Formats: sequence, C-alpha cells, structure tokens
Amino acid sequence: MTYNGIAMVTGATGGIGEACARRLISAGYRVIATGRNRSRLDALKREYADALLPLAFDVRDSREAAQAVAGLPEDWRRIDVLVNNAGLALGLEPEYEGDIADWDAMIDTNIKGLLYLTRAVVPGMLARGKGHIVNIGSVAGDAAYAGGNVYCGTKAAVKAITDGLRIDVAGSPLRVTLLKPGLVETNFSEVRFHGDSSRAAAVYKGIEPLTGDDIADAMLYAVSAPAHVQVAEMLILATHQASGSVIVRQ
Ligand code: NDP
Ligand code: 8X3
Repeated sequence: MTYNGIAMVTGATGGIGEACARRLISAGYRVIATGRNRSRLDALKREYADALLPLAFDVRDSREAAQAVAGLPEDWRRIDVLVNNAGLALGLEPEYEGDIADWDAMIDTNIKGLLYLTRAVVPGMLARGKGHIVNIGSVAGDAAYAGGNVYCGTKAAVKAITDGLRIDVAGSPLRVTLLKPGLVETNFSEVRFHGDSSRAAAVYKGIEPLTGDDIADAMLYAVSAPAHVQVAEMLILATHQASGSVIVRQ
C-alpha cells in the first residue's frame, strides 16, 4: 500500500476530529489519532490497523504533548498534516458569573494545547520543507455571542495565532489553514453543558446542523489543493445560520 503521507489529528476520539481522521485515511494518509479516551482510540486502531497510530495524551500538558511527538516511532515521525482540533466549550454563563475552572480548561486546551502541538510538530515540517497545519477555530472567534465570552475569546486567539504562524512560515512551502465551523452536531454541547443532554439537544433544534463530515470535507479540500494554493481561512455555517448569534430555527 502506498500512502499520501502522515497526518496527526488531535481530538480524534469523536466529532470533527474523528471525521477528519477517517477522511484523511480514506484519502490515503496514515493518521496519528490523539485524545484522552484510550478506549475510543483502541477502537479506531482495531478498525484501521496499520493506517492509524493511537496516541493518548492530554494536550493541556506541555511535557506530555512534547514527549508524545518526540517518542513517535521512526516511521511515523514525518508528519505532513497537523489538524489542531482538540478543544471544548464549558458553560454559557455571563462572564461575571463564569466558573474559573471552566475558563482554565478552555484556555489551556483551545489555546495552549494548540500551541504545544504546533511547537512540537512544525520544526520538523520546516526542516523537511513540507507541511500543512489546519487549525480548528470557530465562528465564535469572529464575534462574541451571549454567554460565549471566554470560549469566543479562545477562538479569537486561535485566529490570531493561526495568522501569526502563516506569517512566520510564509517564506517556506508550508501552508496554514483556519477552519471556522458554525453549529456542528457532535459531543460539543454535551460537554459545554456538563452532560445535560436536553440542554445540548436544544442547541440543534429547528435547524439542520453541520456534521463532522462537512468540516472534514473542507479540511480535505484545503489539504488537497495544489501546492501553490493556500486556503487561508474558511467559515462554514449551517444554511440557516448567519453568524454566531443569528440562527433562524424552523
Ligand atoms: P467533541 O466534544 O465531539 O470532540 C472534542 C475532541 O477534543 C475529543 O476528541 C476530545 O477527546 C478532544 N479533547 C478535548 N479536550 C482534550 C484534551 N485536554 N486533550 C486531548 N484531547 C482533548 O467536539 P467537536 O468535535 O465539536 O469539537 C472539535 C473542535 O471543533 C473544538 O476545537 C471545537 O471548539 C471546535 N468547534 C466545534 C463546533 C461545534 O459546533 N461542534 C463549531 C466550531 C468549532 P478526549 O475527550 O478523548 O480527550
Ligand atoms: C462552536 C460553535 O456557535 O456553538 O464553536 O460557538 S458555537
């Protein structure tokens, strides 16, 4: 079997990350799938065998993240595509009532985790003169919505950090893409509402939301574009969504 290359997808145990991992494997990549949920990673490994390497670590831990990348087996080290997807929202309270532990988790995962992986993987890409970094931002980073405060702030930071990386590697063959999804039905809202399923389901009521596959399609479009084409940014919304706060429910 000939492979297109090696991709690493963070947060591949569900939702958008899992869809990206599956899409990349279908497109001929070998995929390093990361996340904390070992049993989900093991299930993916059973499904994909040699095409997938499960790597369990918490992206919030800078040492764990660096060691996970440094300790990759020799034939998995040349990462061509990094999808920085691991992330979460917690809570929808007004900022003045927010839970500080929730803030820490969002900032540490969505911003610092993305940076740790970028720091660990991009130098190898530069040395090899080949690589594509796809960061998962959000429509939430374009403008704040009610209760979004800190989550929106983390995604605005992802936008700035992605733009900064694109500037830093502009003299190299590397490409940097920011994907900004709108409403995607995944485990995202269950996590946001700390397991309150009825509150999570209400987020997607009266509108046909996006799926992880829709975002994976956009990711693959950017990654498969000719080498001289850099898809810098894509905002992908559900048809009846116009922005983070304008959603027309039927
Ligand atoms: P899910 O909750 O379904 O998936 C989140 C993924 O992130 C899981 O695989 C989870 O893995 C991983 N993750 C979370 N925290 C950590 C951590 N500390 N260390 C390692 N992995 C972690 O949500 P989505 O698929 O929807 O979210 C994926 C990304 O898309 C996030 O960055 C989110 O902000 C963004 N996004 C989502 C939208 C939506 O509407 N769903 C819209 C716009 C952006 P595990 O639990 O195994 O660690
Ligand atoms: C996830 C989309 O609108 O729920 O980033 O913040 S939203």
